[in-house]
Amino acid sequence: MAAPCYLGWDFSTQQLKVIAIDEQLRVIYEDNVHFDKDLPEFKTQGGVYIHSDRLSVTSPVLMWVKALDMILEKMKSSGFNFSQVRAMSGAGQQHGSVYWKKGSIQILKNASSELPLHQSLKGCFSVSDSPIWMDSSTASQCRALEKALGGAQHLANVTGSRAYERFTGNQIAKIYSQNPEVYKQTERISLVSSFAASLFLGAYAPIDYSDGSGMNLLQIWEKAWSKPCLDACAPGLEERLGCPVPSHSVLGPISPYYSQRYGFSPDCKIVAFTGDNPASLAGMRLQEGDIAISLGTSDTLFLWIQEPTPALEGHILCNPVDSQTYMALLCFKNGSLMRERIRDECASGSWDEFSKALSSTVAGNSGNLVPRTRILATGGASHNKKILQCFFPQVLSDVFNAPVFTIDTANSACLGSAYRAIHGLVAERNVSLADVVKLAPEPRLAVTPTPGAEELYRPLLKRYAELEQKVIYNPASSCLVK
Ligand code: XUL
Repeated sequence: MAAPCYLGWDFSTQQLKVIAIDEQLRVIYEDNVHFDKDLPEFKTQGGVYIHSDRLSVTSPVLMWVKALDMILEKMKSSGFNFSQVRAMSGAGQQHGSVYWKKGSIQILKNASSELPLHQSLKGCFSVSDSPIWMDSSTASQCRALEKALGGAQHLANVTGSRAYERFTGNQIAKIYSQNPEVYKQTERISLVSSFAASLFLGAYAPIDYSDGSGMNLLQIWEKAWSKPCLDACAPGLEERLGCPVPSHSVLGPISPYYSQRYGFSPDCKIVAFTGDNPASLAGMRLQEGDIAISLGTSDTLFLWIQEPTPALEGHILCNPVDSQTYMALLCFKNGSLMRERIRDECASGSWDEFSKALSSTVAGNSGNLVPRTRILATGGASHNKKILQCFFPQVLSDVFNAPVFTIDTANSACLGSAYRAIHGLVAERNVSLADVVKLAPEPRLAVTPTPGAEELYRPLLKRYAELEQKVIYNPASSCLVK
């Protein structure tokens, strides 16, 4: 009998990735499908369509299904032994939503193993272009939701965040208000994560608590939908969302489609999929007191937190690996775009030049601060590995006055999903994720703070915060401040 293995998927903005790990947590297989390059027929840029208003951003849902067909075929032709997979889980870009047309559940359940899945599912979506996290077209829906809930802070107290344009409740409210007929034809609304799990389950997969916290709809303390939020967004929403579940839940066995077409064992378990940032928290094996910073299409900073106090900035999500605790998240939607612009304007478009310029600059940058000139509404291309490997850790270490450890973060959501697949099988027996992953390689100490950095950066941090406020509320303000 083949040695057991576990799969982790990541349905991210620009690509679909998969990792297989064995029982010793060693990566034994990795693959990806790049949407722009491998599926050019969809004509996406960076995996998305930016619409003419520059605010609406969507991705074609069938592209994600076709990417899954393609990656499974790639695995098959490389001789991957599907029968050894005991369990899988996955991650999806957060906040994005998928709209299943009435009757689709039957098609999903009975898809013929003779056909690639995208052929069977092509008529299943009432909205063919799914709104995603880069969308910022729902300002009026956000205002309405905050008003209905008695203000931004009150909404944050209930759901973990004030109203954000990319958050799913506001996206659903927009679809309902602009096209009530389409909404009426929709029997189920999934997040990208629960949509992906549904493809494997052959049934509608529930939304997990952690990714569900990115919707402005879930009461993060009670872990149940908030009726006032649902009512403020669209009628009949609760039945379209299904019941949320703990992130470690085993949802059921894989659909017979995959056993017949690829040779998966019918016993292979599907563990609830979650958001990419929650999955990265698992992949980076975050513990209380750690701060993780991930440079992806968006830059995010997150931490494990016991007793959060929701604020008007940032987000509190249910913790994906421990349902008693929480995770705090900050997301900079324009992170890589901004870095690339500075690279292009100041370093002839070369990361090496950028790196040289940065390392020749004294810590503290002689008191100069460069705030964003404006908040850009779209994300950039995929992040540059060099930033993480070469100079970024030192800057972080100096600014935060803390040692910085690195792991190969490029695939942390995928790896975290594979860890979560193993965890899902034992979580009911009160085994923690930390126990499950203790064999995994330790993060590597990259750098410690430069002596004197704290004295330099402490006053600058305060000024930075003040400048950021100024720039957020006055986008036209100047860009170099001394
Ligand atoms: C988090 C967010 C992004 C996406 C990117 O709130 O919007 O990090 O999850 O995939």
